[in-house]
Amino acid sequence: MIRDEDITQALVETVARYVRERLVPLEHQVADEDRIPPEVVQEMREMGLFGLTIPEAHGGLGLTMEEEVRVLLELGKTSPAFRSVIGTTVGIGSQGIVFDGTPEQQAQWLPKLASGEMIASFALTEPGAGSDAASLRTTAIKDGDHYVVNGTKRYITNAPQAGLFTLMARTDPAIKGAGGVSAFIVDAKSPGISLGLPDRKMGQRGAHTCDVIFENVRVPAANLIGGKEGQGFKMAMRVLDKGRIHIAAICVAVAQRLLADSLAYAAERQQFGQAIGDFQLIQAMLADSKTEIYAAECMVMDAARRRDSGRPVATEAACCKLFASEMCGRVADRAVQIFGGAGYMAEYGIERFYRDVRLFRLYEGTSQIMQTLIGRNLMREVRNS
Ligand code: COS
Repeated sequence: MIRDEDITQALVETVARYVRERLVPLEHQVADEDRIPPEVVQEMREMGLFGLTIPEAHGGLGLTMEEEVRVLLELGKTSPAFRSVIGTTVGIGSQGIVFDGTPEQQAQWLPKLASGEMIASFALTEPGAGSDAASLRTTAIKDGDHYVVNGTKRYITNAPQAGLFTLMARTDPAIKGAGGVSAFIVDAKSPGISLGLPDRKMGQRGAHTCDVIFENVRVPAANLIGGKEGQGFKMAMRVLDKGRIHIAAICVAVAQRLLADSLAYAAERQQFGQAIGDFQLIQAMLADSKTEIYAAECMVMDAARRRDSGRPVATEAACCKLFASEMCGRVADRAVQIFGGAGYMAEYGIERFYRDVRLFRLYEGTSQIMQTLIGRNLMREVRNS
C-alpha cells in the first residue's frame, strides 16, 4: 500500500541519489577498513532512515511494507553493510516492540530507535539453537520485579553498536519448546552483559556480529514485551516473516546493481573485435539474470501488498526469501563470469559482492528452513481445507 505516491517517490529518489553519490564511492573504503564512517551513520540519522518502520506517533516514518520495499530497492544497490547499519533497527530489532510492546514500552524505546540515537539488535540465535530456534537455552527467571537472564547469543548483528537487545529467553525451563520462550527489551548497558570478539566473516565487512553473553543480567519485569510470558517465540516468528520480505527486497536490489555493472562491462569490454555483450552466450547470462530479478521483484511487491492488506504472509515471505536469495547468488555468480578474470579481482568489487550475498541464503532462516516452512504450511492448508 502506498499512502501518498508523491511523498513516497520523493523519499525513494532521495535514497537513490544518496546511494549513488555518497555510498557507492565508499564501498572499497568500507571493505578495507571494516567500518562505516561515523559521518555516514550521522547522515542516515538525519535522513530519518533509522525510523523507516517506526510509527509516526513515536517519531518514525511508519512506512507500509510496500513503501519500505520501494526504499529498500534503492538502499540495496550498494554494499549490504550500509543497509546493515539501519537493518536491525528498522527490522528485526524493533518490530517486536512495534507489534507487541505495551504503550509504555513503545513510548520509552521507539523514539530513541526512530531517531537513530539507539541501535536495536535481535538476539535469538544461540550456539546450540540456529535453525531450531525454539530449542534456545538462554533463561530468564523471575525474581521479584526483575528477570535474571543467563545464556549466550551468537552471531548477533550490530551487537557491538547496540543500545538495546530484543532478547528471546526461556522463562519456563519446564516447557522445552516454543511455549516457554518470552521476549524482552534489554538495555545493552545492563551489568552482566559482555560481548565476544568481533566475528571474522566471509564478507559484508563493515557490518559487525559477535556473541553476546548474559551473566545474571537483571532485566526489569516491565521490559517483558507485551507483559505476557510465553509469547516470545511467536513474536519472533512474526518479526521474521516481515524481515524475510525485507531481506528479499535487498536481494533484488543487490542483484539489480550487479546486473547494471555486468551490462556496463559487457557493453565496454572488447574481445574478438567486438563488445562481449554482443555475443549471445553473454546475452544469455544477462537475460537469465534480468528474468529472475523481475520475477523476484514481482514476488516481493506482491507479498508486501498482501501484508499491507492484513492477509497472512508466512508462506509468501518464505517464498520471497528463498527465491530472491538464491536468485541473487546466481546473479552474482554470472556477474563474476561476465567480468571474467576481472570478476575475480578485488579492484572491480564484483568478487566482494559475490562473497557479501552468500549470507542472504543463510540469515533470517536458511533456504532449507524456507523450503521446510513452505512445504509444511502447504500440507497444513490442504489438511485443514
Ligand atoms: N506467525 C505466528 N505464529 C507462528 C509463526 C508465524 N510465522 N510460526 C510459528 N508460529 C507459532 C506456531 O503456530 C506455534 O504456535 P502453537 O504452539 O500455539 O501452535 C508456535 O509458534 C511454534 O511453532 P512451530 O511448531 O512451527 O515451531 P518449530 O519449532 O517447528 O519451528 C521453524 C519452526 C523451523 C520454522 C522456526 O524455528 C524457524 O523459523 N527457524 C529459523 C529461525 C531463523 O530464521 N533464524 C535466523 C536467526 S534470526 S537472524
